[in-house]
Amino acid sequence: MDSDQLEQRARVAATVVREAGALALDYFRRRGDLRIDSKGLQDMVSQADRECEDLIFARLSEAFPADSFLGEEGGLRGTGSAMWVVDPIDGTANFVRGIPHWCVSIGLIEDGRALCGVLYDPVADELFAGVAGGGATLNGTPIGVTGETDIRKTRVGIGFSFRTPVAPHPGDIHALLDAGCEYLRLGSGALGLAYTAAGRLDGYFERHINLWDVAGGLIIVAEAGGRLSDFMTSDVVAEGNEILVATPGIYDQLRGLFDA
Ligand code: LIP
Repeated sequence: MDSDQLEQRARVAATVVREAGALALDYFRRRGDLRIDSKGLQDMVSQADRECEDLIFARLSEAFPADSFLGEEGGLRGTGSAMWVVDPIDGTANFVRGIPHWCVSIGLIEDGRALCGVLYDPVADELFAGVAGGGATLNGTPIGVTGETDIRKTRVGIGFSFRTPVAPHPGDIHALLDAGCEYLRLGSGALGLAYTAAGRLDGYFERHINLWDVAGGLIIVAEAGGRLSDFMTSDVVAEGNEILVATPGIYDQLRGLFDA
């Protein structure tokens, strides 16, 4: 697509992510009567996830009927080469427990490339955005990775889910601590990427994550000057993948720690 078509999609995505964020925030504030279902071990979906995804799908398919749509809850709809990839609430485990660390994530992927992305944390009223060749911003202000090169001064986000074996996870934490690196597990992969792009973290690692968790954040990290692992493999839509993002100065060191 040309730059005008991309700009238009980035603008619409920013409006839609705020609208979906407001709906999710309203549910967050009245969680008591929220319907929650299990999708597996420590993996939940709420009525709020479903309704936010339906709202986002309705808005984006109305604005761009030729585009396809992949949602965490509703799956793939349409066949267009430009694909919207949506996680209506990333950090659902936090959301249903009242922990104010979750966001709405919308990414645009075409031919295996992330073209634009928006992540909105309505509790903090923080909108992270990125467009290919257009930079990364937080609430409209440019952001960038830390530029740190000394791993003993870094703090790295790490994620875990029971989609993967347990044993490597304590090993990963051990390796980070052995290297003198601090770590955090906040429960939202999308915000882990956003915080890396904004220089709040020096990197983020998770052994398995789904495309919808990171589709919005990939271009934001890249446009903020971060290095990214080769996440977008040919089967990533169905299988997900491992994700490592970091400020360039420590990327290889982290890679070495997690490959050891
Ligand atoms: C979550 C991710 C998190 C991961 C969880 C889950 P959800 O996404 O943000 O990084 O560890 O297993 O995938 O399910 O809240 O959209």
